Amino acid sequence: MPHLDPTEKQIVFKIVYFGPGMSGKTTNLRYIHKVLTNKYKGEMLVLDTEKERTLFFDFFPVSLGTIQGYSLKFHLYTIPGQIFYEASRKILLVGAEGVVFVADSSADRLRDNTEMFMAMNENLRSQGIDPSSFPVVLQYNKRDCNPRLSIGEIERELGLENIPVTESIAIEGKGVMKTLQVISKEIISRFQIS
Ligand SMILES: Nc1nc2c(ncn2[C@@H]2O[C@H](COP(=O)(O)OP(=O)(O)OP(=O)(O)O)[C@@H](O)[C@H]2O)c(=O)[nH]1
Ligand SMILES: [Mg+2]
Repeated sequence: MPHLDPTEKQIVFKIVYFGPGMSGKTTNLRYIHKVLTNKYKGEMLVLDTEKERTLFFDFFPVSLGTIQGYSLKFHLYTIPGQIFYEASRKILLVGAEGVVFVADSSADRLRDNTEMFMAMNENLRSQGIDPSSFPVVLQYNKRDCNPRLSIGEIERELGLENIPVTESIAIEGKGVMKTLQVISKEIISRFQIS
């Protein structure tokens, strides 16, 4: 459930960018942060390791319209994709309303993508969430790579049906805002103030 703040008249939705190491999660967030006007964005917090890869999370709120007098706010987070940050990944999924699963389209990363997707589902289940009814958008990033996975390969491997899919080249900003739009719609369409 999103966090409702009646004093501020705000509804806060948490969206997590999940996926294997180096798939382009941070690149997505950096691009979104860059193109949003100052009016709509908060500060981006990044914590890098000595190896210059994301250690913890980046987040910023984006205000977008209203629902019944409540303004909507999105908090966007990335998880660290490296294997050894399993604990951080689990914590970061807590309270999430939706996930953008950033897959790496490089042909040799099918297994990394599917393993991380299964780990995500396991994390959701351990929180009592049914992954099949949880909003997830599958973003095939790095569409500029060759050879690359065909659209549909990941879903087929995982037996997923009806998952919204987008294509992107995050380093060029292509498909990044579209993906954010799709996950936003998925989340908001499931939400009503009772
Ligand atoms: N060719 C190509 N490279 C990309 C694309 N998106 C991101 N990259 C590159 O992939 C590398 C990893 O990108 P990040 O955004 O740091 O990946 P990440 O998923 O945040 O990685 P971790 O935080 O380590 O899990 C960087 O060198 C990016 O420039 C893309 O669409 N195409
Ligand atoms: Mg990162």
